[in-house]
Amino acid sequence: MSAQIEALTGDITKIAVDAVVNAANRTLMGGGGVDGAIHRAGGPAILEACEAIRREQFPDGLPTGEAVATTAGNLPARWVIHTVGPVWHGGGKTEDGLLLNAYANSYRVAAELGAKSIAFPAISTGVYGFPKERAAGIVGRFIRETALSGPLERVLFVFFSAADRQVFRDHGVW
Ligand code: AR6
Repeated sequence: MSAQIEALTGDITKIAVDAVVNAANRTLMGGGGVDGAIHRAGGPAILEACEAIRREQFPDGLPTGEAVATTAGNLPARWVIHTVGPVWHGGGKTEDGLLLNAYANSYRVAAELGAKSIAFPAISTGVYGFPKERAAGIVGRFIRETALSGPLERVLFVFFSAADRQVFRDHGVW
C-alpha cells in the first residue's frame, strides 16, 4: 500500500494528525517560528515534557538531525515530534544529510509510537536559512525513500504560504 502524501498551506498548529513535527532547536526550550507557535498553542505541558527530556536523556541538548516525542498538550494532535534541522552554512557542511535525518528520524519516532498520520513544516527554511529549493529536493528524497512505503498512512507537508508550497511542488515529487 502506498501512503497518501499531501501538501497544504496553513498553520501547522491547527492540523489534526497523530503527530506534528516541530522545527525546534537543540535546547528544546522553545523559540520563534513553528516552535513558538507550537508552544503557544499547545500550552505549558509541552515545555514541561521537553524539560524532562533534557534532564533525563539529552542534558547537552538534542543533536541536529535527531528527534524526540512529547505530548501535544492542547494541540489537535496526539504527539509533537521535536527535531533540530541544520543551520545553513553554505551547503558544504553536511547540511543536506542532516536535513534528511531530521525528516527521517521524526518519521521513525512517529512510527514507533504507532502514529498513522504526521504533519511536517518546512524544517530549517525559516530562521535557519536553508534555501527552500534545495530543501524541497531533500523532501522529495525523503518522500521517495521513506514516506511512500509506510507504515504511516498520511504524510502532510504544511507550508506557511502558497508561494512556499509552490516551490516545494516544483521541486518535490507530488
Ligand atoms: N505553520 C507552518 N509553517 C510555519 C509556521 C506555522 N505556524 N510558522 C513558521 N512556518 P522556522 P527553522 C514556516 O523558523 O528554520 C525557532 O526559533 C516558516 O515560514 O520555524 O528550522 C526554533 O526555536 C519556514 O518556512 O524553523 C529554532 O531556533 C518554516 O516554517 C529555529 O527557529 C520553518 O521556519 C529553527 O529554524
